[in-house]
Amino acid sequence: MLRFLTAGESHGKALVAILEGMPAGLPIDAAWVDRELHRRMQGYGRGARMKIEQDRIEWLAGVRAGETLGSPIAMLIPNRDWTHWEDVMAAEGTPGEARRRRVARPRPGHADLVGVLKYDRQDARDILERASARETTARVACGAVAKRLLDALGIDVGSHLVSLGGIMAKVPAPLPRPLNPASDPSPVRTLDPEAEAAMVARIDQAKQDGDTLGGEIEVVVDGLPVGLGSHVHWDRKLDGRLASMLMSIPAVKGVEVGLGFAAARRPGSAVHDPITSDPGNLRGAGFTREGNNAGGLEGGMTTGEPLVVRVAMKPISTLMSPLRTVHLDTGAEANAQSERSDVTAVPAMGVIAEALVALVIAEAVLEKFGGDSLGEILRNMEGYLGSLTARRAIAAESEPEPEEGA
Ligand code: EPS
Repeated sequence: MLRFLTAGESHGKALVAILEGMPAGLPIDAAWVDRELHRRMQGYGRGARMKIEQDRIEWLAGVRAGETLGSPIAMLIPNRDWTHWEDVMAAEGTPGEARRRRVARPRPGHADLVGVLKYDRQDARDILERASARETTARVACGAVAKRLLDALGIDVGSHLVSLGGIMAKVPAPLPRPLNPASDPSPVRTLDPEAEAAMVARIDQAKQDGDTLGGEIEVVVDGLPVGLGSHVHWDRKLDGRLASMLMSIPAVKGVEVGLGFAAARRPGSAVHDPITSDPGNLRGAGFTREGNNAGGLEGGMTTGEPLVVRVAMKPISTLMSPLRTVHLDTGAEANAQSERSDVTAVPAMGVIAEALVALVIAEAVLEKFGGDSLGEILRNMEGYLGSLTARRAIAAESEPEPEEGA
């Protein structure tokens, strides 16, 4: 329903993003998308590449006079680094010709080795250029448009970093709302200043050691109406759709919803969130939960509580103190290729995860309130929330019916 495609190699000429399925009449400008691209480029521990790039989109299609048309939205993001890589990456030439910067010593943990075997390539650059997380720029551009739609419906998507290099941040309760104005100013996007200092020091140490670091982020979505997603079929459950999308981010190895893995180690009485009446909670249909261990999802549907998803990223596989590998041509022992790279990109991963969560939620919104224009979606959503409020008002006036076993 809401689909997106990306194309582009890390050191190619440009990245291209196409987003299909957005309604007409959504006000948007390039600055809105560019702001998200800029956020993705931040974070302590990134390499020199982020000083070269100044990611900005050029609209190619789908937007006219500051509004979406309902047609596919196409965006171009030029790579500034292309000027240094033109001869390496040029489309013109002879198949198999020797080029500068061939990669023949595959990095453990990267797509290098399996990629050259599977795609019958002699140069791992043919693989790594696309496996690179540079591609996530295009996803963030699509996610920014999805975020704009959610923003128009009063839904906010934010994130913060909860661990880096094994250092855990203390998470304040309640979380600041909106979240991003509080997390973005931190160089690692954490809400715990003490942990922040320790994380920055850990990154400096890892850089000195030629090592890399992973970590975890948390995405929180506020303002969701109850009932997005569905319990009726596996591929309509929001938990599964979110996990699938988030696990597709390069280097991501785990996704948790709400309490996540910890829920498996507790009895039910210490996991499930008791339901209470809360007539003021309109998007929750007049109900709320004591706590949010469910992370805002029950039965694959939004409960009206904030959606809370955690994402774990392994350390980047390009190490400046390289691991052992073998040479592709001879099979002889070698040190893996070390190229310019990042010590960590966990803070940026939070921004990428926000974009992908926004795309999943926007699709669920379109399924529930489907319309061809923003106005139609707004009317449909208002009608739905109005009917839930009316249902609650009627229920409040009627005597409870005797229930078996109640
Ligand atoms: C990456 C290596 C580095 C990162 C890059 C991902 O790039 P380069 O090899 O040009 O120094 O900076 O990330 C991005 C370019 C980006 O936009 O996020 C890799 O090998 O995956």
